[in-house]
Amino acid sequence: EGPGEWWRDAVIYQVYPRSFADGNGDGIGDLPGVTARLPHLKALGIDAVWLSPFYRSPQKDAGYDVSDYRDVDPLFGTLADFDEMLAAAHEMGIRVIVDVVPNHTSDQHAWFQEALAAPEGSPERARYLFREGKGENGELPPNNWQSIFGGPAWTRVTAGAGAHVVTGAEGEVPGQWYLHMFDSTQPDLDWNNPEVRAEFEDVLRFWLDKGVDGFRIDVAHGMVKQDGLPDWDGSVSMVDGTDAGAPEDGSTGAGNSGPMFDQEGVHDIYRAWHKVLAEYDGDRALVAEAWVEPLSRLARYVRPDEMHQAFNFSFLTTAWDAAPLRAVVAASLHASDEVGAPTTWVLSNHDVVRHPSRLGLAEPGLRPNGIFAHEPQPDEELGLRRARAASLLMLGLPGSSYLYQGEELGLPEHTSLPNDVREDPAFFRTEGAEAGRDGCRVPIPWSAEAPGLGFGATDKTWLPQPESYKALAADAQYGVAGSTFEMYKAALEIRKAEHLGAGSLAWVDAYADSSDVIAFRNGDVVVLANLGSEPVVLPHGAQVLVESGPTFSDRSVDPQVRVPSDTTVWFRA
Ligand code: TEU
Ligand code: CA
Repeated sequence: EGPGEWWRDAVIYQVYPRSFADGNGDGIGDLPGVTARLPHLKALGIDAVWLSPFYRSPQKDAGYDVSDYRDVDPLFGTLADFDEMLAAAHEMGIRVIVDVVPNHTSDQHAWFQEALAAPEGSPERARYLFREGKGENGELPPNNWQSIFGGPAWTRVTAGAGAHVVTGAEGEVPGQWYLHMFDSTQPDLDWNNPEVRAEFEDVLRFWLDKGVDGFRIDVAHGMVKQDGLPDWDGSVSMVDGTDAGAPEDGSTGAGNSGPMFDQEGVHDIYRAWHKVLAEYDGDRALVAEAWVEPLSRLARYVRPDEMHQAFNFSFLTTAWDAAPLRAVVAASLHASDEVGAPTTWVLSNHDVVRHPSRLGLAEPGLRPNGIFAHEPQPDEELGLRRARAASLLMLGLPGSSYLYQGEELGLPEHTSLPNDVREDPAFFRTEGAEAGRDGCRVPIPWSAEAPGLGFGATDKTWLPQPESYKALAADAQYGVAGSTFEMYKAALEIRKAEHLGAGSLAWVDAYADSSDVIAFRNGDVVVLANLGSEPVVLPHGAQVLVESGPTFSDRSVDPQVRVPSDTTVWFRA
């Protein structure tokens, strides 16, 4: 485990390009926008950025429907803009990870267009999962799988070469069905096909040659399906997942154990990719987006010859409660110790409700994937206080941490978007039963006084920003003591100086079984989170390094520092 393995303790910041910064004023974020805002990230002190997809795409799932893996969508700029952004980031010492979406392509990808043009049984169709239907005339889908976005996972096309999706028009002769675990515009590839494997290795090389530092692998647990595609009665959906609560083993509760998830065969793919990356210098890394439980099962994605990291989504489904949070931390560290890869913490991303809103709900436990079925109104003040405490807790832990753009500003979810501006296919496929993920994808407020809160040069923003974003704009927080931005910045600086990411955790005995307080030592730093309702008194002489909210001392009683409810502090004892 050489010192060069930068990803082991890295803080990696997710840029969602469409909503980060708009360079040309069309209301949609782009790569020149990212380049222009790199100084913000430099000031924050992160080690790397991960960019969500900016490839050519019809944008039916915000770019997770790729039609050309080797080009930039004109919406986001050009390949030259990418090169410029990469060079500028590297110049600042910031590494860059890009997204790869290998489970499915867009239906506009040349391969899928060729598959429709070619007849049943052709090599062109064999890159995807085309099957005959069941029932007398094949009128029933090949199996009972449901799309993760809701609705059936199969769509029928017309018979023969030159097929198109069945519309029910007169004279149409229906033919095969194709599988799509997500939207019908996202056909699943057949990963048993060597051509598919070769193509993606080549895509990796394309970006490695450009100099990227790694890849985030989308739906990494889903690419290989069980032979025969058997029926499955469990849930796969974001919509009707079971309540996770706080499983004893620290598992995510995401429940992805069906024949379309976590099949043994996926690991061969990652062994091959590991070798591709190893051909390049500079310590390139793979991170798995795999909703797999329990954590021991997730750990198999980061065995020494596979991926380097796998998102640990445990915090997303754990209630704001000391005992279950402590259990999740212990289970996570245990699972990663066993396999020799540090764990990779996550509190927010572009698929889940932002944590200031999650933690401001009366029942903060979260369903898998964190999507609201309805739109409850969180208590934003309470939520932000808890979110800051949660972030400071996470950043004090050993391992790597991923941040989602805007969490360093304390941005809440937009919980009252009008339906006519929504774009998430999960909203449409559930006919609105599910609000979808647009609420966590709202354009970043950069300047409190500028039109569009400084998202771009105009007042255009592809989604409206809520009222509360004005006070949270970046320029309203820079240099302001106690602001969320300054808290993150201070924490990242201390984390680096004290090597917390590479450290190890020892629980503080006095609180080992506390139902209110989580406390551990990491090197010379003690991290203490008070989740109870009464203030916690720190030991004599404790020197507070950073706090998620104001601590105080009541000198009329004694001079010791008191940590109020829903507050985390780092201190030296
Ligand atoms: O999300 C993956 C995803 O939604 C599944 O892993 C799902 O969460 C789980 O299996 C169900 O419990 C990724 C992207 O992050 C998301 O934005 C895309 O919409 C999706 O893949 C399709 O590419
Ligand atoms: Ca733009």
